[in-house]
Amino acid sequence: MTETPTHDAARYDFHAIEERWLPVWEERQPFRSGRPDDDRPTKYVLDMFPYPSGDLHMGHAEAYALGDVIARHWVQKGFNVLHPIGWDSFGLPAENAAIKRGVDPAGWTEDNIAQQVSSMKRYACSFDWDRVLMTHRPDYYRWNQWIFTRMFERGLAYRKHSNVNWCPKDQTVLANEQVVGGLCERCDTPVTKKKLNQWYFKVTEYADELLDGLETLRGSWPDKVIAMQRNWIGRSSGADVAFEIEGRDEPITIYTTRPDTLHGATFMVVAADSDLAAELAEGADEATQAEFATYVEKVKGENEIDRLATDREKTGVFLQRYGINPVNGERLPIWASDYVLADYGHGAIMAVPAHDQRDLDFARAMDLPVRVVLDCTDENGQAYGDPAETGIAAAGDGTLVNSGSLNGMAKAEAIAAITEELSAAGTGDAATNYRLRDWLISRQRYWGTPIPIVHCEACGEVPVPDDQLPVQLPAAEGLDLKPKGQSPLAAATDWVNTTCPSCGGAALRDTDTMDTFVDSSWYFLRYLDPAKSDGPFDVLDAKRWAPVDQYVGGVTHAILHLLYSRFFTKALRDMGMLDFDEPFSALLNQGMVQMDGSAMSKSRGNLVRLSEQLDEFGVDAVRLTMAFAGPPEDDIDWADVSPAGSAKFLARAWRLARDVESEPGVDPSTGDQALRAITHRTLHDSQELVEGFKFNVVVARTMELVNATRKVIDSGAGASDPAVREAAEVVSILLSLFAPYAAEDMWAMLGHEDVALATYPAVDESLLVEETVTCIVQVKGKVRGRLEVPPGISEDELRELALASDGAKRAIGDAGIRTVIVRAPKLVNIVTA
Ligand code: ANZ
Ligand code: ZN
Repeated sequence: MTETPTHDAARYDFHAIEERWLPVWEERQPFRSGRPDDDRPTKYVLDMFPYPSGDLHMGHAEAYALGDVIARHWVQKGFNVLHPIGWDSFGLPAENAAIKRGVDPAGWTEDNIAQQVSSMKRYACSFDWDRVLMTHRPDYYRWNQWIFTRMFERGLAYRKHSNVNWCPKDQTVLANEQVVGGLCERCDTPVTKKKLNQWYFKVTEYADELLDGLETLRGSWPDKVIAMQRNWIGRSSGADVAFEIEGRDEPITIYTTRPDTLHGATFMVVAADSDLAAELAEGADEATQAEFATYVEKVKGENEIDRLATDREKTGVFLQRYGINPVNGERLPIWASDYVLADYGHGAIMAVPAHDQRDLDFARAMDLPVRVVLDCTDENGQAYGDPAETGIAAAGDGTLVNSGSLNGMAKAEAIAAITEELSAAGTGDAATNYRLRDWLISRQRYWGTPIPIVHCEACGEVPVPDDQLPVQLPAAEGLDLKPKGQSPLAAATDWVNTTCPSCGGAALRDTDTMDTFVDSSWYFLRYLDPAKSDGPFDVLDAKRWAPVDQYVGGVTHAILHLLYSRFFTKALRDMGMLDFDEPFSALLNQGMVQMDGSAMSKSRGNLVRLSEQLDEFGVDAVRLTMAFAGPPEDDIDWADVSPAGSAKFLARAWRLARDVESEPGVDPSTGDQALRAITHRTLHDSQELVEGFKFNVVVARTMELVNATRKVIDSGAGASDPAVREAAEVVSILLSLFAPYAAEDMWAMLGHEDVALATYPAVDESLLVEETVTCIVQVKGKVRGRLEVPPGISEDELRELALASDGAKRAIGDAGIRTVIVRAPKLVNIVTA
């Protein structure tokens, strides 16, 4: 152990303090969490790992400051905290940088990681530096391949030929999740469709569980994230109904959520880009066939979101074919259109224009009939007009009309009745559908995990045996990494040509790489033993540490990353490797750091550089500012906060420790009782406040404690009062969550070592008796009453109490109230009209 450095106690100098403690922590590594003799209870606190695209920025600084408050808190509560860090180091940015500058993606990546490591250490993140992982290293991606192979064996990884999302700029396929508003998530290029043979993970196998599992997270995950996942999975229930088609042997099955409206169907629509549409079009006249062919070409360039939009002009081609409505034998014309998707339900619908907006828009555009079959009212109880006239579909609830045996029934009743009827007649059945699709994981890019499959003419798709993993990426040197629609790996012929692990014959390696979301789907398990060489993780380690108790990261990952991690967890559980269902027991989404009301960017010219902030105000002040700015979920505008103010406060706190005159271990019970009450109240409340993520309030309360302590030093028994020492020690322990350098320096001045490992002192309950303060109630500036209220009372509560007080009521009389000014807890001023 290194000796505690001596210091210049005269004034607060954050540069000197940082220089003093950084090497000490580097040597002592206080946050090593795997010591075998450690019998403290465990806690797993995880920050989303960064992409090494450059040095740390303000967004990282916020995320890691907040995650660190939580991790350090649990250490101070006496837990053995696992708080690891690693790098999500495969992916397009490294590859694009490599293409642009002609450098090796591996070298570029490693350099950036080294830079980030040094910045994180300076930033005093409480990471366990013995557990670092990097996903681009073969000792990590080997296990991606291993897990892929296990998935393959279970039918959870498979290859299929299908229409996929294609980014024309990046020249690679994208998962549905990577298409945002019809654009490529990475480069904002409109995404098109392309027919390709691709690898998938069968996420849909777990669709129900992924949906139902969300309920177990309610209260521990943000509601917004739960709602986003729920919508993404998009479970809906209704019925499959078979429609006979004139001149076709097989009926067409459609999916509908509204079988009750079957009598209102006036036409049918098939997805223009489906095989079904192509087949039906073959029976049409030549002009129609030509029109259809042109239309399909156009549709192929369109994205899903636009296609489903209600406010869009409806287009389509009449295929000159007819279907028969199974409930009334009516002939329904069949159209091809883009507003029906090929890969949802059955790619075909019955159109009920009176009750479905898109169908109505289509009917009005193509002059097709509209028939009301539900007498219904909207959510305000208003009756709808005639949809054909108003253009507004009657989508509400109501009573069935024009529907034969269903007449007079309510919607829900009719759905049940007709479903039963259809199923008795053999023309339909209840059905469930999901918006969720299987996860397309193959990418035609270089910088990723090679898919561990060998294609053999005799044996087909053969997984590379475990003892031959990892399949290492061939060196980038000599390969053209530019996107060109085919994986750059295909050009590494020495690498591609191999022998079949099964028959020994000549065979070819799969040249695609995995989506990098595969890497991040299980990394939290690899931290448990990042050097493990005989498996991805140890089952017993997972029992001990996982699931993650607290996950901290950006809401940008609300869908993709969290959904995939949840899928991996369930799949690994079913492989017998995990004994829990959900990877992240609790989730905190921090907001973003902005500048002058908008996201920071170089092009906007409002970029705030973290390194400059750290140089100017110090690490502690920046960290404290992040925590003090407001609730962690809210965005921070750097123009509205004051790192200089934070630095001033830290100096003030630091001087308390400098001024303490009593000895360590002195009995505080003889000290100033009022100060002790504040100290213990702060100590008590802060722990609950941290656990409720009210970090800003903890900072505010610590500021109050600092002020109260200063007052006692400047008066009364002064700096030798043992209550002053007690308060200063509590201040440094609380501050170590936010400002570890200042806290460590204070702790040393107070005669101790390693503030981060100092557990919270026991709260003296007898000092917690609730004090009250007197609140003055004024009406139009005149004192009309006094209230005894708890000091922590909220503004809203206090406003209500004041308005309800007798004195105020009397003074207000019949006059209206113009404004109520509340200065909790001491003053309420009511201004009457
Ligand atoms: C008739 C009907 C009447 C419908 C009505 C709705 C309201 P969700 O909830 O998203 O599952 N649909 C079915 N397959 C489709 C496809 N491949 N592309 C586009 N739309 C499709 O939506 C199911 C409803 O969306 C289905 O119920 C169908 O229209 C349409 F008053 O059938 B409905
Ligand atoms: Zn073979």
